[in-house]
Amino acid sequence: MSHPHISLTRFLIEEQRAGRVNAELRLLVEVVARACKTISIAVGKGALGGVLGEAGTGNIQGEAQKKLDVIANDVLLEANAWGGHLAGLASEEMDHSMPIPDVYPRGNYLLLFDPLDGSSNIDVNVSVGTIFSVLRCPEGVTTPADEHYLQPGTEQVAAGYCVYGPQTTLVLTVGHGTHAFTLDREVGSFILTTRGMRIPEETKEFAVNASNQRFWEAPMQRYVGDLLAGKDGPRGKDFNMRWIASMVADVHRILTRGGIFSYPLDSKCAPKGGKLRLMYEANPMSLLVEQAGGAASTGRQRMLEVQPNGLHMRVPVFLGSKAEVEAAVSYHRSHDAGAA
Ligand code: P6P
Repeated sequence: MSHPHISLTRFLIEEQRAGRVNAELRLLVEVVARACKTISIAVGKGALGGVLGEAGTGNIQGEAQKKLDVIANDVLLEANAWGGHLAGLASEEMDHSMPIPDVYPRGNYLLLFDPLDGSSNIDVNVSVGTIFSVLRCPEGVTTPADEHYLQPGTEQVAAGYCVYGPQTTLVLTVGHGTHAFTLDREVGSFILTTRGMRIPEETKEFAVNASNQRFWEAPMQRYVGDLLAGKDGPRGKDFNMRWIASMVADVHRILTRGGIFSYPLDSKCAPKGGKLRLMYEANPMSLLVEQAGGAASTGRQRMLEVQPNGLHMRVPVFLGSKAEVEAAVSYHRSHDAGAA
């Protein structure tokens, strides 16, 4: 079906005309989208571009960086430095946040991103993506430091991801619905292909790394055990399982056809608070999911209400179809009540 070719630029101008974004935030989203196009080209070259494999460096997460992690991070830093829309930015790949250099004007927003999430999948040609979150720089702060980013997810003014898969698709919210834009590679424009994504409330599909099963907390063991019991078990229906190990790809599937994504606490990651990072993975994905009618939780608290205690804070994650997230939370709530 042909689309009436509403470009991202036109969509954002119409959002601005409707008073849902201002000129500075519109510019910010356009700049990030343009950077994602550059990253998409680099990812797409693969071995031909000499961009696969390790960079030979590590990040604060204790992870070995891929060459494309560093490339994607540099693309986003360069693209956002000079536009005057940001006061500062923070990245999974950088130990601390970075104020916009003094040589450039500073704006009112803070940008946080995971420049290339799921990068362990690059060398095997599985979809990866860029995740970003936008916060306001606190009033009166001209040189933002890490503590100025530590705002709950409800404070996000925009969030999105770009998935580099068979299509390059930007999924975006500015607080009024979640919308998908597919890259027209011939023209080089993102074209609106889904206005107002909606996640089905119920689902029969769950996403989890089941190899961690023996390390999970009791409520998670029981929750997944009941899913696997299928129609003969307490849930009364059979479930399917998917795990791409690329959050952007798993979440895109859930936004498109429903499901529940979970990366719960396990005895390996519990000492760090979880596996996935709150500020530039869980929070932006949770805003997109809630704006599409879904739910997002740590298993014990609404994700967007978590008060960050650090730029790279990790959390357990349950997000997707609202009724299924509520079911998963109920297992944790009844376990905790029993424990109490
Ligand atoms: P595991 C990728 O490294 C990532 O941060 C997410 O994109 C993904 O959902 C998760 O980790 C995969 O973790 O333990 O299954 O490799």
